[in-house]
Amino acid sequence: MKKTLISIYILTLLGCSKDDILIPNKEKEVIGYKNKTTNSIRLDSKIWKWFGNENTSFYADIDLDGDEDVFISNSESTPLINYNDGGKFTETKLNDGYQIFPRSIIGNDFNGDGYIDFIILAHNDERLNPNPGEIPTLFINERGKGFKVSKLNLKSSFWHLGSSADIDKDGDVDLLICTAGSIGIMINDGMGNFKEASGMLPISYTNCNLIGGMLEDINKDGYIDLLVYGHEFNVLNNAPYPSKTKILWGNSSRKFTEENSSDIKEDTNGYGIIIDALCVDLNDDGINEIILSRTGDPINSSFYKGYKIQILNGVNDVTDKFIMNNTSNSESAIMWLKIIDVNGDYKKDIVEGVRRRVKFFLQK
Ligand SMILES: [Ca+2]
Ligand SMILES: [Ca+2]
Ligand SMILES: [Ca+2]
Ligand SMILES: [Ca+2]
Repeated sequence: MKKTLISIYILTLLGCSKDDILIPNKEKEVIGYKNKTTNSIRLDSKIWKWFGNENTSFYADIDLDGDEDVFISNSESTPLINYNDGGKFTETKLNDGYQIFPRSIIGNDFNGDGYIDFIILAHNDERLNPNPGEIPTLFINERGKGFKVSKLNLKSSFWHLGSSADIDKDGDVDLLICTAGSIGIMINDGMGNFKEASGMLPISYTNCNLIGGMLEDINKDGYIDLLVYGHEFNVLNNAPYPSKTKILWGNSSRKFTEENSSDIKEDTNGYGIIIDALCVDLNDDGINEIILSRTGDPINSSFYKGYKIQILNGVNDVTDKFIMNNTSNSESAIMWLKIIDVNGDYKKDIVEGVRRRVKFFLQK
């Protein structure tokens, strides 16, 4: 009896109840807990802690102390940093950088000092017509001791999604940035100063039905590729603007063209809007998978309702090989995705980033 009480006490200390089975990782550290009755899984806060519904967040080791901190932006305040110290979080509020309706955060080391920096892209208040927009804002990490805040040299607009990678192969991280209806590239001078580039994208992408892009070397040939995505239902409506989901293959010309691209088939079941994309080798076979978060399009009158997670090898759909229960037409959209081994089988699982629900897509 005494022994049981002690073990329950220890388990409670570990953030676990007696109905839970501990989930270890390869290093035998506890990453989460599986309920014996319901089989539901929750992750330990040192692996992943949730910071509320209305936040746009980016998880990264901001102060380089070995654990994952969180950079958070919302319409309520200037950005918040939650510094992680072994699962204990301390919140710091920045003095500057407030934006209304932040839509996405791009994180990368933009000035090459080893510390991750951030850019927030924001909508402003969608209900305003005309919408005054926001100017994308850069947060340079001062070596884990706060951030230097400045605006990018861009117009105020309805900024949406973006991505970063060394597009021109000169050793620094460049940007892809999108409004709802335009895609642009900004080139880094190495110090985190960005300048809009011309001639690197199809000219039609300045007025299109695309809202996002992902920069990754998808086919691992040494050149960064570009996946563009957005409102592909417009293909079905014979829209005059580019709206097809496409991979534009990178090459030594450092230009992305539709002549050197591959189309991803548009969704005809009502999930013709893509709002997030990842590129990761899910099953460690050397071939990257592309993961798309789709949501409802207006063709079936369910604009931004429901979700569909799609997994591709190149342009081929391999979703069924990897996960089950990948669609819902009644639940809300999955705004962004994250990859974590949730159940301790060392396979990478797909997790809803915002975590308004506890939604895991376990790899088969
Ligand atoms: Ca940096
Ligand atoms: Ca570069
Ligand atoms: Ca490539
Ligand atoms: Ca793979």
